[in-house]
Amino acid sequence: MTDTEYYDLIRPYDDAMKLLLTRLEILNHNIYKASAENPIHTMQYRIKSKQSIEEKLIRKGEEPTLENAKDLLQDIAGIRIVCYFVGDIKNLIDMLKKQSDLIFIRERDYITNPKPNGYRSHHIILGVNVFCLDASEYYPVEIQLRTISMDFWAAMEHRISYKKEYDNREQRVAELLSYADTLVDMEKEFEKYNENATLS
Ligand code: 0O2
Repeated sequence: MTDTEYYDLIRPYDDAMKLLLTRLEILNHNIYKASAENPIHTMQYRIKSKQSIEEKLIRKGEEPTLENAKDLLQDIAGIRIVCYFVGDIKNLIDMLKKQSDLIFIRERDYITNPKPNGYRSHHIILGVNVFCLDASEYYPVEIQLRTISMDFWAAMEHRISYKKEYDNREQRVAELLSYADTLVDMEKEFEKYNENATLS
């Protein structure tokens, strides 16, 4: 994929991501009508780099071409939402699924069913309609929703273990899993302070 092809590829994904970020800002301010609190702690977003797109296609056994990127990758645009409570994640997902102009494509609920290594997050892929001069097309945006403690664990695990080769892997993986369990217990304690457990 040439640099020009890459920039042509990502432009509509970038537009789709910006449209969704604005929608999320609005939901964040309006979701808890009866409360002064908002569900979102922080949001991050990124467009996958050219190198990352090519590496992912090669890992999937595919040619790293423009067409394959468009056909096979649904995380070219990505938003990570860090919430205070697990309940906030559920409420936000319910609201997102009710947005009639967004298409629900797929979700992976690693909070209900954590990965064997302890990874937790709720991933949802939504299609966002991007209008050009004489046409419109839906582009996928991957949203990863996590609590602060899930984000802490995932960031550390990404840094020290995810897709990495190192000695004593078994031991580190077991330690990371036990930290994940500790964080789940702590998170449950904090949940009792959640005043917006059900949507108000
Ligand atoms: P990176 O380095 O974050 O960009 P897919 O091909 O996307 O349909 P995939 O990749 O299995 O299938 O999708 P999944 O399970 O929804 O995971 C996508 C992303 O979630 C990953 O992106 C990571 O960002 C994150 N993730 C998934 N599993 C783990 C994990 O065990 N630990 C950590 N720290 N993050 C995880 P990438 O592209 O794999 O990697």
